[in-house]
Amino acid sequence: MYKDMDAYWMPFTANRQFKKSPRLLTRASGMYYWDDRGRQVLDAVAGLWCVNAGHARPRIVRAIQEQAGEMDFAPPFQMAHPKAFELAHRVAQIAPTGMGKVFFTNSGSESVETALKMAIAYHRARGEGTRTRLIGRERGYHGVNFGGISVGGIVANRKMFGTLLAGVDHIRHTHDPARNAFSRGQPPHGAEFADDLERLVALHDASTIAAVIVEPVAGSTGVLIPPQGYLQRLREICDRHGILLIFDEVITGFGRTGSPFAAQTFGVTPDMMTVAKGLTNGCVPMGAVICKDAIHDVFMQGPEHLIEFFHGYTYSSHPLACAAGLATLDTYAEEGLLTRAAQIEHTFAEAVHSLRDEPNVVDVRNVGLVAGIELASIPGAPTRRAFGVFLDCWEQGVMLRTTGDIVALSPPLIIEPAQIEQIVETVRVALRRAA
Ligand code: PXG
Ligand code: PLP
Repeated sequence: MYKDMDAYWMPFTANRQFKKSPRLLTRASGMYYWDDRGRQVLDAVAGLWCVNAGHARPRIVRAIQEQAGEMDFAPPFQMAHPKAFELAHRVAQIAPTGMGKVFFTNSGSESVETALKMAIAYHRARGEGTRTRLIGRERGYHGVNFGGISVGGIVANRKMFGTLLAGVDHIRHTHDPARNAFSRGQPPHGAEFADDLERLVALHDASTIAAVIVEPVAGSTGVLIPPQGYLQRLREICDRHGILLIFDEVITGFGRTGSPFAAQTFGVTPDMMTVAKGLTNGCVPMGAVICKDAIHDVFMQGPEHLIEFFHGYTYSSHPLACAAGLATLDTYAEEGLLTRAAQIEHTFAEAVHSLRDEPNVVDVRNVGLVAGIELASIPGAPTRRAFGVFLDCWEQGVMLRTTGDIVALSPPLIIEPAQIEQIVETVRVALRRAA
């Protein structure tokens, strides 16, 4: 079926190892993939944290097919098409109150770049052009473009790429297994990690800082859930110093934590949110920045015939993506999926925490329909234990995701209890075999 695997340089993949024993997906429906051997594989990660309504949902498939026939492309600069307005309106309706403006991109990475530029330009437009500094967090993942890796906190994603953006600093991460191991939901200890922002304000002065960007729940670096009171304290410090707070909700957006956005789950409203993935159920690439009306309104000054924000992508608000997005939001609404994680959270938590006494498990943590199972690393061979578990589960018919020595579960929001059990029992077998 694949004659030569040579030309395809795969992203974030051990290319040589993969091509020696490839894992090929050929079909998907609902909770399942099928591979090139015809095996059915249960999807425990919603593709790559994105297929929140499950695969090949008929309404979404139809919408994309119909849109492709009706209008393939429409230029987004000085032109528009109706579904772009409709989708922005629908997204704003489920966003926290006051976050009424939506800027479309094509990925999470592009959403991050867009939000960072918007933050710096916003301060300049309101006459505080000295606020250019951007603050990220250790262990943050904000995509792979230069702004995102600069504010990001993953050394492997940064060290090969030179000097990155100037004027960036980082607050410390919140992972504290010594105090918080095996917490359910928000861990009790660590609100004070937010005070690190005060330290950076003291060092750089607030007048130089434009924005702070954090993931409400860090996904890529192993499901790090915000300690109780942490996000509230970050919000307070930002308010005190006139710093914008950006939540990167690329993974947490669209129901993952039990509300449409993690901002609502945790009761903290940021100034901007970056989203992607679940916006179109992963079916067509699309991302967005959702911002407060007040931020947008600052740009709407000066002569009306001039462009207000010199930024945008050829494929911003692509018709196929908008059609997919609208059908996705319809599917979420019809099936109550944006709050389903809250209903099934208890069942999911019971199941994943039943792994706590299995070999080499050093932490289990969860919120909504996302969980991290942290394993003790094999001495001298970090990542190997978790990758072995990943391969074993794949052979057993469950696809999950690992990062470092952490197993991440983030199944489609349509998952049923029997499928939760299948995932957890498969992981259990793999953990025992790996011991
Ligand atoms: N921000 C966050 C918080 C993300 O999780 C991005 C930005 C970038 O989105 P794009 O669409 O440009 O990939 C992400 C993406 C993993 C994994 O291994 C996670 C992501 C992407 C790839 C792998 O957990 N998240
Ligand atoms: N590079 C060149 C030469 C271009 O002409 C464009 C867009 O017109 C881009 C890059 C940016 O592409 P996109 O708008 O798809 O991000």
